[in-house]
Amino acid sequence: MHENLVALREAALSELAAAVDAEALEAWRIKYLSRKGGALSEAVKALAALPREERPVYGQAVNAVKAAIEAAFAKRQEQLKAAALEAELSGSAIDVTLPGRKPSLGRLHVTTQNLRQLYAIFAEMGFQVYDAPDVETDDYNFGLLNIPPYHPARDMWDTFWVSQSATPQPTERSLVMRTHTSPGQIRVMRERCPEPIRVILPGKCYRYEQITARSEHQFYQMEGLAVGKNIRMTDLIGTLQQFARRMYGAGRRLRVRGSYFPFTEPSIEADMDCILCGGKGCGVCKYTGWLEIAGAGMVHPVVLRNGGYDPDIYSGFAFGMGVERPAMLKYKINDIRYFYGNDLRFLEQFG
Ligand code: FA5
Repeated sequence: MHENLVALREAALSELAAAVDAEALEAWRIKYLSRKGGALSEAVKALAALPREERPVYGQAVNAVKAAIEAAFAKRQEQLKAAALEAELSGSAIDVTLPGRKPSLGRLHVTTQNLRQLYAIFAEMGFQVYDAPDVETDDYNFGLLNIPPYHPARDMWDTFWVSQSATPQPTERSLVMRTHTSPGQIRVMRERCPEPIRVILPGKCYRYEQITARSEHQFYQMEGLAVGKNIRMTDLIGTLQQFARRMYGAGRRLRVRGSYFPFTEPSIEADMDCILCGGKGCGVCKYTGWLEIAGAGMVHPVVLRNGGYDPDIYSGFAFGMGVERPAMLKYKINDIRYFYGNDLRFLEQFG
């Protein structure tokens, strides 16, 4: 091999071994491998000045040197890359002893928590959850529940009417935001008749009402309905008593008073002894010793018939209770508007 090629190869390889970082490696590449002015290119150019018969041998030798120093360059490049990575990893190791950032977890709304507690208690007594619509026809919300047009009982449930036309008329009164969960009674009866029924019907209700610390224009109710043969008032009272004890503590006492609802006959209001004073009388129970927990009664024969059940064969009980007002008692919340105010200071206190 030509002496100049041997010298070139040796110099290139020893300088390559001495290149310890990317910058030195790049300088080496330009010096030896660059097309313009690189030592190897210059050695190739020298070919032209040689006598014709020497050229093949020289050509082969130059190619061998080129392959050797290119391979050495690729190898050195890999070595330096690996060394740089190693240095970076060991220099910036993660400190696993640092405390992590606390993720901010959401939580269930206090109403949802209460509803779930109600579902669990009634599930133990064999009640399924039945979903009924928020927007009802006038018939389901009133008529089929034994509240015909112009009946004075409609005044108890003044509400919002829903228009289906682009130019709503005040007289248009066929669709309504339900004022109570009771219309679901008719829906479930018509769907299940003549099977026996044991369901709860939770959901939002809407009333055209002045908003105060105790009254919202939207609130939750939970209806209960049992229909079958030989269902009696004592079944209703036993169910409500069991509910009061599971929800508010063993030993809770229940009392019933006569009341009036167009869709139950007879109708009752169920009260339990005050959870704060135990019946002695305090500000929460207005010094009566009792707190109202539900309106209830035996399903009216007209309502049973509207649901498809023959009232001579079947009977049933129904009850309806609020969700926010009992929660207000339980957690001593003094204003119902907090439930819908989206104030985190309130919401974060639950759960
Ligand atoms: C009813 O709505 C009857 N449908 C209940 C019923 C069902 C009786 C089945 C018999 C058989 P009432 O209007 O009393 O009844 O409402 C029931 C509960 O809903 C109340 O006790 C109260 O807890 C809640 N409630 C009523 N109006 C509001 C309001 N504006 N804001 C918050 N809660 C309310």
